[in-house]
Amino acid sequence: MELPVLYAMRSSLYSAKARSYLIKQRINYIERPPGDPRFPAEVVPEIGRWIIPVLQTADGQLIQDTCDIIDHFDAEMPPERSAKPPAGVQNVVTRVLEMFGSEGLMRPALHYRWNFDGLNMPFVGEDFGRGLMLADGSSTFAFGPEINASDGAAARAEVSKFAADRMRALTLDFGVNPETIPEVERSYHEFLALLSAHLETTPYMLGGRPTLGDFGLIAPLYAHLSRDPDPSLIMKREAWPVWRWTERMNSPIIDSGEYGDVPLELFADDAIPETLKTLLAYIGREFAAEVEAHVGFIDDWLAETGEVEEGDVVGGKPHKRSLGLVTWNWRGHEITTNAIPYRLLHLQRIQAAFEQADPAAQDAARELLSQAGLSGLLELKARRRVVRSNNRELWGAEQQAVVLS
Ligand SMILES: N[C@@H](CCC(=O)N[C@@H](CS)C(=O)NCC(=O)O)C(=O)O
Repeated sequence: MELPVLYAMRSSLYSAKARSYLIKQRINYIERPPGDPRFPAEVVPEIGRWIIPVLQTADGQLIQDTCDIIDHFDAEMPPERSAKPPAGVQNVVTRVLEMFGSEGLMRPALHYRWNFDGLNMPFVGEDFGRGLMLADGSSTFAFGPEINASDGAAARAEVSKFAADRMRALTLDFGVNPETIPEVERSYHEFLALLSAHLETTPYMLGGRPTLGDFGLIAPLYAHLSRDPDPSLIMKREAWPVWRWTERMNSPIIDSGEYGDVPLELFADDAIPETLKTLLAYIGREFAAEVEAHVGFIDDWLAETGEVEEGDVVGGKPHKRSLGLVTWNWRGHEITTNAIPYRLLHLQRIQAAFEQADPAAQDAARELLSQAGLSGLLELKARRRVVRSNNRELWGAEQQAVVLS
């Protein structure tokens, strides 16, 4: 039988989320870099943009987007192996962690990759070169400059530099600049300490096996923060349990021996331990205002544009992810970043999980998130939904907006 293929790069943030899911669920698959000629030939034309990861199923269907890749496989998992807890508080919390991991740690990820060239670049440059081209330099890089280098290493270096220059520019788009850098670092050290304290007591975020929150968090915490040379030293020195979890998240066994015989179950009684409550409060301080500002900006944009219809591609073109620049107050600093409608999909996932819960669990989830300063995640809505169809983000149906005035 054909195996599924994951087009992914070791150095890519979102690739780590899909890869970790496949590994932890022991799904046999082939991983190919986008430098493989089949990526530009078979994948990019159908997806309509250069983006990774992309999963090609055994019967040839293409799935982009880590949430959709996980949903595709998880639909077939028995409940005791699913990444989705049963309806209830944990099912809401794991999606909050998934959203924060996928979208809320871009500042430290980009800062610690792109602002420490001396230690990082020899390694990251090789990673980029070998992911974007086959090792002998023979494949064509279809979406960048014409490469005229004399040998494989020189060709890889050229491609790598082109891609690195594009990614480096993202640091500013995500709010990392000389004024914010000290706070980015303070905030990351605080996060590492809190996550480490939680993982001191449990091998995965919600107990004995990984759930969506683990897969969201591994996105920034693998390629950038545990693998790039400079931040990997920080994590190893300051947060051994976190570093060890990044290893565990890439191991096909449960790999939690140092905790004793932990059952492969989630915390009993839908409980959320104190160490995770403390981490959620950090997420509230770090991320709630960012989400509020995003939803408000996107809602205003929809109101002002007035011409958007259901089914239109978000941003006008599939590769245009941002609607413009949004400014808000982050830990006492004014910060300006891209406003990304994709994030509404995560909010919708959190809100759908909340709606599935019974009234008692809804009360408990509301109380928990409100204590963490995160109750907005259960309520905020722009005047249109975002949906995905044919691997693109589209504007969905109109709805009553809920924004912070
Ligand atoms: N929401 C998407 C995000 C995927 C994404 O942004 N991938 C990055 C690499 S980690 C990418 O391909 N960027 C292409 C580019 O910026 O040109 C997912 O979860 O799969």
